[in-house]
Amino acid sequence: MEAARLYGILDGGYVAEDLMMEVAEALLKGGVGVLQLRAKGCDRKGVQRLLEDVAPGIVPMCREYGVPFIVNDFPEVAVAVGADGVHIGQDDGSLAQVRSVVGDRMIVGRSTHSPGQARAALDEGFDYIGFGPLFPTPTKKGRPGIGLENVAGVQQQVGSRIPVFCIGGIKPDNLELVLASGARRVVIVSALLQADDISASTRAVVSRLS
Ligand code: TZP
Ligand code: MG
Repeated sequence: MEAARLYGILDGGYVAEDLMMEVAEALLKGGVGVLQLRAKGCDRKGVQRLLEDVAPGIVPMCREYGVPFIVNDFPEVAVAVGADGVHIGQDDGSLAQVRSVVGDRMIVGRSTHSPGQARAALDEGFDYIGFGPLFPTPTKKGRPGIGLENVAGVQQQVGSRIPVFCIGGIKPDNLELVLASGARRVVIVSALLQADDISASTRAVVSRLS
């Protein structure tokens, strides 16, 4: 996690199931330092099935590239597929609850939406956080953008201890602005998944981050 500047997400909302492997390979080739598998839907069982079906193909690819593989939302699935980590939101319970499922060695990350939540996640013992959404984004509907004003403070206070990945509406167009506000690491979902050439776009972002 420490080495990662760009966190990629293979998101079932943007990528058809039969293209998942191809897109994962493109993100890895482009140089993402972490790869998460995420599926959203109204039906929890359907989401879990997608994760269970797709993850076993992605795990060996991530190993080959030496990139941690993270499962969104489902600790049980993360264990079952041999993922390196699991990512949970504010409403997904405590770190202790997740640890009781995944054990001590798995990476566990938390979404945070304010400086208070970011510090709380650090104090609780999470391995990394997402901080955002900085800008409103169709990938996370109904959540307001929190802006750039707290990025530097959170990066300083929390980012000196665990990786802080800024997220939400980040694109090649606003990346300089996000970095200038104090961010060191970012998650980019739609701008990479919808790029004409996913590998090339990923590579361009990675080179601007390093
Ligand atoms: N959590 C906060 S914003 C977000 C998530 C999962 C989505 C970010 O996606 P995009 O497409 O890079 O704005
Ligand atoms: Mg969640």
